[in-house]
Amino acid sequence: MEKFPSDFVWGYATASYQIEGAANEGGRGPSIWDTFCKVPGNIRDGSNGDIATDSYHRYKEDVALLKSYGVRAYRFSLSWSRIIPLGGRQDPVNQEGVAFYRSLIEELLKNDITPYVTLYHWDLPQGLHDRYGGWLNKEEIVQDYVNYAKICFTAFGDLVQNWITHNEPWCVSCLGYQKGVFAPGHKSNTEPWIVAHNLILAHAFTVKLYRDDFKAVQKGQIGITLDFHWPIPYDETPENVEAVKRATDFKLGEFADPIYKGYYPARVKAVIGDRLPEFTAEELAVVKGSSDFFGFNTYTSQIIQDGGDDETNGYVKVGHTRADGTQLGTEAHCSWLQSYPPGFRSLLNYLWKTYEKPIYVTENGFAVKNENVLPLEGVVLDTDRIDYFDGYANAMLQAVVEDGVPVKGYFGWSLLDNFEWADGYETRFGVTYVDYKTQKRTPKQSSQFLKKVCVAHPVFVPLDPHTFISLQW
Ligand code: PNW
Repeated sequence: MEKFPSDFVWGYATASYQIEGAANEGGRGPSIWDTFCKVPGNIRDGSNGDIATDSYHRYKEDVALLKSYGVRAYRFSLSWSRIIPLGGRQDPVNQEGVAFYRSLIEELLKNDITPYVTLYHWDLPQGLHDRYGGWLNKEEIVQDYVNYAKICFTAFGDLVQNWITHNEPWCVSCLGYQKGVFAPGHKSNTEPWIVAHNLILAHAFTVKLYRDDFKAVQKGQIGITLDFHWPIPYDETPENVEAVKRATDFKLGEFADPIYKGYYPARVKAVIGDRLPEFTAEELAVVKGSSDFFGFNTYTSQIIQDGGDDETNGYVKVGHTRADGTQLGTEAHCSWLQSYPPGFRSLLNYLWKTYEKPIYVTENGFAVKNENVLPLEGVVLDTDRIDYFDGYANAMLQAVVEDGVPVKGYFGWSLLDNFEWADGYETRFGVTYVDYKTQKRTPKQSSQFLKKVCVAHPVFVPLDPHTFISLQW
């Protein structure tokens, strides 16, 4: 009979561009996602975040939902271009944007919900991209990012004690600058490595600023959120075992190794050569150790095979089909996601052993297949999502209680159905159903399931890593 520790943090996560809407209100400037969405073909259903879930206007309703779901934490992101519409350190601060986020934070605190604030969840001010190439320009972007962070620490730091610099820098650099499927839609084999490098520097100098000038008074913690899915070798051949190590270094080590250990992974250096920028000794001193915790998002596990031409994944082929033809788990609405709880337990163990930092799971969730139907009589029975959360919560419990991994918190993705980037509104990750015509919110059954997990502290009875006992809810 095992339980999560009583101080374990349960919450939900969202991101500004995916929920706020009000794209042309409140003094907000455009971001690279506004621009990217305008190009036909970039977003599957041709949509954008202009309205999204209208949370700019409905934030009180959203906070009430959080409260009703029994969570005590909320991870959301600030829109840089709502705070500094043109983005740069010489540009004016938009007091209306600052006031909006202060109201949201105050509403959370009034309801006993602790804010976890992400500074950057992909919506770079378009002005900075136009002016000097945005993330490609080290000299400018690092200073502008640090300045933006300083404004946020100053404006909100009396109320916020948990800061996350970037969300998923691999997605920013590789999906945005190599595959071109995310903003700004570049396809290059040099840019992703420059962008990754500059993201790391912007993160590190921001953490330095917080530690030097704010931490003593505000007493908060600050770190970064990476993304990683547990890689499983297709078979035990040396090529496929090595492929797993390469995939790990390219996707995780590229960011985690400099930040937690102080160097780029040798396997990445060997392949990328002089396309991978180098840190100066002075920069490295700031980069190494620049995260108070290990924040990460994870959704699935992957079967890895050597080969293919996908450089940013380390020349591996990624799938969910085992050598014997079976599937890892239940398939989601998006092809990259299948549920596989045992991989989550393995991953938590790996991260703790490798990086030795307390862990926050800053996103985890599931998009049920063809959930795009209006709820019948107000009931959304999202069984696959319930099974997913059941399995993943159990796997996490095993990691915490049986393996001793210090997982401090868990944020379900997501509070609401929302704008799922290149998938538009077709893919729904929320525990709350949103009718995009009326903006009516309907709690799905999964929200009630997770409520039991985090409020009632039910007792789980873990068996072996492949067997999970379902909670009765
Ligand atoms: C994360 N993939 O993105 C993001 O942090 C969220 O904003 C997003 O809504 C959520 O996961 C669900 O997708 C990902 O293609 C985007 O492997 C793409 C992938 C993974 C995560």
